Amino acid sequence: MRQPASLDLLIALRELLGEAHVLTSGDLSAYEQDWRKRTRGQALAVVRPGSTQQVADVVKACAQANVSIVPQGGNTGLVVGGIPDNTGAQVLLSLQRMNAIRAIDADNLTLTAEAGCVLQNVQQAAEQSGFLFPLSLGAEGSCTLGGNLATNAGGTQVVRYGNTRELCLGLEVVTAQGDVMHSLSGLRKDNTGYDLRHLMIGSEGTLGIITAATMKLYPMPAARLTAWAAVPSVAHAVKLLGLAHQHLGAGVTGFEMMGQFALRLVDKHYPQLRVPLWQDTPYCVLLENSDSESEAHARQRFEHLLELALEDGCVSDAVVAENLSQARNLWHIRESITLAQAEEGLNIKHDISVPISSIPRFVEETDALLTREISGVRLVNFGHLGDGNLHYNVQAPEGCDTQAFLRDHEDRVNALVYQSVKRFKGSISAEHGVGSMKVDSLPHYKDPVALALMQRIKHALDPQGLLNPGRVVR
Ligand code: FAD
Ligand code: 2HG
Ligand code: ZN
Repeated sequence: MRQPASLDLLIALRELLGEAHVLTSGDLSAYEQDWRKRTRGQALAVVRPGSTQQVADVVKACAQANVSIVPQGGNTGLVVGGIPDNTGAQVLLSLQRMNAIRAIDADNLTLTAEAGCVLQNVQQAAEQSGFLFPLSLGAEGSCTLGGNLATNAGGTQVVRYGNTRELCLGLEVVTAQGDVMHSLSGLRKDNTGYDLRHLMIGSEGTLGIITAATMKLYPMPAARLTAWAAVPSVAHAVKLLGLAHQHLGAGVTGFEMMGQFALRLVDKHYPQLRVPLWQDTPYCVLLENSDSESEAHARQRFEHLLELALEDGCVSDAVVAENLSQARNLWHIRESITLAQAEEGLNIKHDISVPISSIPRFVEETDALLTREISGVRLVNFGHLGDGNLHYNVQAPEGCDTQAFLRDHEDRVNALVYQSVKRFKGSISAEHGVGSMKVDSLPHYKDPVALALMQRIKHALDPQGLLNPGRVVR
């Protein structure tokens, strides 16, 4: 039964947005269930404002009714941060209708877009104007710019261009009071006090609702080449990264590592992708070299690097994509690991980072701990080695009931992995965020003073606790 106060709120929301954009019935699973289908919540209503003013009006109405709000973009988040809880009392605020590219300023090298713009559409708008918007991730066909900012998403080009944070020059944000902060300046220099933009980025909808952003653009490289290399060990992959930095400099725009079992899953579930070189090597590396001169120049430098790496022994075999379609296929293999893992069954994800120099020992020691703990456990280890970020995922032993596996092992596996991360001075969330999945682990792994400051900031900006409560900090 809905409480009378919620009924008043629903009437107010319908007046503000129109019947069609306040959803309370029908199949709402696209909004209420997380991407991995591990959690399902229930919203009081799903609201779909079409403008910044409407977002502000919705926030004001919810604040008056003391009803909390969960902002949502493409709902591709992996830490259960963008769906409602199961009380049926929260408003799910979808930004999807706010999807306009507002402006491209070629001389300033900036693009301003609304938060609900799908990342791929932002990339395409940049490309149509002759520029590169470098943020790139497997979910780019459905995740949104607002979600990318709210999670400070990483992806596969961070090694050269940085996280979403590094790409953002300005934000428009609706505060917890329903005021609008207009800071879409596009300035590269502005030291007029606290940088609230950086407070909002990565705050996962707990401090404000991002409605638009001004992002950096880059010149389109003259050539982008992709190579796939077999490496004898993680330590050799790290050595190859060092060689790539040394010989390609800023040309290194992608450096991904994939363990054999991760590739075995892609081969099993998507055989049409024809994964190269995976059978005889424990790890493969996907490298991308971008060049501002020409394809011939890029190829010559890339082949020189790979020859050195073969001589040195840090690469045992390698292929360089001959054309765009081969390069796309290699990237498609890499981006398909998450889907192949999902096909294989429920699993435990760890999105961790440690200093790049510690990665070989982290993997060796943590692999040993887990294989000792759970007989037959299957480790799906892959990720953004160039950023020190691994998706160190854990799949149930073959034939095991996955629900039972999660019930019996998830907490212990998380503790083992996170303690290992702590020993190596790493982070338990490198790029996916905290959401509700890691909110209770955070106090064990985050500096206590930093966490207390985060709680005070949350309280100062959102004293009613209306914005995405229970996520990031309690
Ligand atoms: P949602 O899932 O809708 O929301 C995520 C969080 O942001 C929630 O806490 C939500 O409340 C908040 N939020 C959303 N929009 C706003 C807004 N406008 N204002 C305030 N808060 C908001 N992530 C990476 O970092 N790197 C990867 O390589 C990567 N690859 C992925 C591959 C696959 C196949 C999948 C499914 C996910 C991947 N992700 C990756 C995770 C996910 O795509 C990112 O976290 C993405 O940034 C989420 O965007 P979204 O629009 O889907 O956000
Ligand atoms: C990736 O890098 C994503 O592909 C998803 O961050 C990672 O599935 C995962 O664990
Ligand atoms: Zn990732």
